[in-house]
Amino acid sequence: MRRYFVVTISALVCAAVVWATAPGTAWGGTIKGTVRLAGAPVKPKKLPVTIDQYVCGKEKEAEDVILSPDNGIRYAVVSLQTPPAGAKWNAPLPPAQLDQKQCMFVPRVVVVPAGGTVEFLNSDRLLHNVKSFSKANAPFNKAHPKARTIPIVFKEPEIIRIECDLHSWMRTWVVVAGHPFYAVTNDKGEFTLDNVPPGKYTLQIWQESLGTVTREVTVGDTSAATVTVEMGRK
Ligand SMILES: [Cu+2]
Repeated sequence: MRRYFVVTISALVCAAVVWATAPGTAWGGTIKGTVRLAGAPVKPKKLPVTIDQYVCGKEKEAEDVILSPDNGIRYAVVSLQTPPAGAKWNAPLPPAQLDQKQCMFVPRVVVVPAGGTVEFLNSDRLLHNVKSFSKANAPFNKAHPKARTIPIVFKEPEIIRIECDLHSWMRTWVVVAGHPFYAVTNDKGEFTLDNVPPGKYTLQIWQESLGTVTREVTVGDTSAATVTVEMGRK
């Protein structure tokens, strides 16, 4: 029986979310890679803070593209376009958490399985608001007082932008995954998809400002398939 589990590493330490099969299955393949920005590095943009400066500060990083010194892209979402047959989660997964700290959503991207829950937190001592721009899932728009946890269930696979109406610079993304083979790149732009059955796959790489690119990859029985994916500004 195929079994899956989830490993979620805190985005503050390493923004990697990897779903994989449990050890002991026959699926031993691995896809490792790096997602990079093509061309010259871009300077991070700052956004002005216009209200609530006593908590929020005077300006914020835009975070629309977060790069390492050598152009690795953080928070790119890498997935198998078509998962292997039978890929599913066997056990319910713990809720993902999405906090609001000093008037920024943390992390910038969170992945949750279809049917899973995101707990929206508010660590700030002021009122926020969470507004979804979902289509396949029911949209919501909720006031979010400090210290309250708002759990939201996401049923349908979709990439959803979330904003705060009160603070125009606040933005985050909920990626609702239809299968377990998803990873989010870390601060160097690196990702790993573990326990992939041997075969040919199309990797799909999405980033909020750079769009979606695909890459063909072949997974063998033993060695890891390694890919470097470049994304460019449209
Ligand atoms: Cu806010």
